[in-house]
Amino acid sequence: MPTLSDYRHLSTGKVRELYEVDDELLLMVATDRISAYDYVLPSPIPDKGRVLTATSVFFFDLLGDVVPNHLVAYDDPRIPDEVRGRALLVRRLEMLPVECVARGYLTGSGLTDYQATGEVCGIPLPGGLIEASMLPEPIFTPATKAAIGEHDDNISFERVVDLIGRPLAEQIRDLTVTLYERAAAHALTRGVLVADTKLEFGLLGDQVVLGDELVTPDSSRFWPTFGYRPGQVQPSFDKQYVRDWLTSDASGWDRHSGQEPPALPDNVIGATRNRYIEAYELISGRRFSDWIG
Ligand code: Q0Q
Repeated sequence: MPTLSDYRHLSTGKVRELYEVDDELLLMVATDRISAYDYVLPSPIPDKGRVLTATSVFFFDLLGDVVPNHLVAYDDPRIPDEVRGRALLVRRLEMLPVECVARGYLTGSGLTDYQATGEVCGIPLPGGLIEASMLPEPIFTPATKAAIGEHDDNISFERVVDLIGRPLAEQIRDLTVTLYERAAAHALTRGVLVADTKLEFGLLGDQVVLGDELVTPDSSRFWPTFGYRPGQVQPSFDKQYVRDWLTSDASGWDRHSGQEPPALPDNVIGATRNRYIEAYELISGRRFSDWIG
């Protein structure tokens, strides 16, 4: 059984690590790190990496009929014991330089762009939309990856065409919207509203393959369906306890101060762990206690 140190470390994300297994295979590792307000918090959330990995595996299976994906294995002797259950063995792809975002609801940078221009990524929207408005239909709102610590930049579809050519741009646009619609429709029946999601595609030869994680609370906005009401910032299904504590007097932290956030109290850590598990069990219909690792 190999250990992680047998694999070349390729990349560190906010909450993930990427390793090289061989010429064709990578190991995508999810950590227990959590980010909020653009900071990686000093307090890990136990089992977060495993829950989010199990969530990706569920959606790769649910949506496997839409497009091929890069998942090779999640329980395999090439996956070191120390990361078993929170690591995916994936096919190495030639990643496309586009963050493929689909939005069914208007919030975040999409709302900001709409309020400034009436459009998102060059897509004109009807007047009168407000925070968390459901869109008439899901829209493709691509972005280019920003440097670590920066926000992705929303770009137009025509910019995507400039980057990768029209046929490929049209293909990943249509796949992004279809994958979002299928995932959101499923989750809605389980009490979780997926407001938007970010996907990444790559090429294996001339075949488009879905990469990255898939419809996790880190790549998507999960809102409780119960209590959904446009006109206010919706509570995050998974991160609301963290956000509420960090912005309360109890934390002693000012998110605009430029200071690193403080450690989370055990009760907030425990409640947040429970919310990640609850979201997974609701959406997948599986018990997290049955997941590996
Ligand atoms: C690839 N990433 C993400 C990342 C830091 C993950 C490159 N199948 C692939 C994948 C995937 N997924 C990648 N490259 C080639 N083939 C994924 C953004 C970054 C840690 C984990 N970067």
